[in-house]
Amino acid sequence: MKKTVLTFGTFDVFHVGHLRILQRASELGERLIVGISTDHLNIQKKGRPPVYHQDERMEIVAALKCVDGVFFEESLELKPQYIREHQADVLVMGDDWQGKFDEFGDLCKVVYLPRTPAISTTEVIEKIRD
Ligand code: C2G
Repeated sequence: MKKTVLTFGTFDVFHVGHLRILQRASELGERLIVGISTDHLNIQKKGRPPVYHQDERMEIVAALKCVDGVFFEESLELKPQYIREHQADVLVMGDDWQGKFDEFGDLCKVVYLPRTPAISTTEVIEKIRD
């Protein structure tokens, strides 16, 4: 069985910080699966819909060389189910989520990778807006 890495994110207004975390996550195993937060989940989390529709965000992430599979993340509470369904060996998130998923340590290894500094979707949106 291939060592499977699982990660999650919105990946809205896709930028190099998103690319780098996916590339680094893929190096921790042989198969990288990515849960793309739905538009509905984003409205719950951030109070606004993403710039790009979930189908477009999924299409972009699915096209990356380092990504082997994608699915929609419908709810933050479904993490244990997603870990089991995809038979994940490692759960990877950026360190803005540090400690938040430690409770899943009994299902798989949990790793937080440092974020790429000085870039975020919010900053890109603000830069374009100005
Ligand atoms: N990221 C990064 N460097 C940046 C910006 C983002 O490494 N400069 C990482 C984040 O840490 C995260 C991933 O890219 O691991 C996706 O980031 P977002 O799209 O902002 O994801 P988020 O909305 O936080 O959704 O269940 C978890 C959530 O669905 C994560």
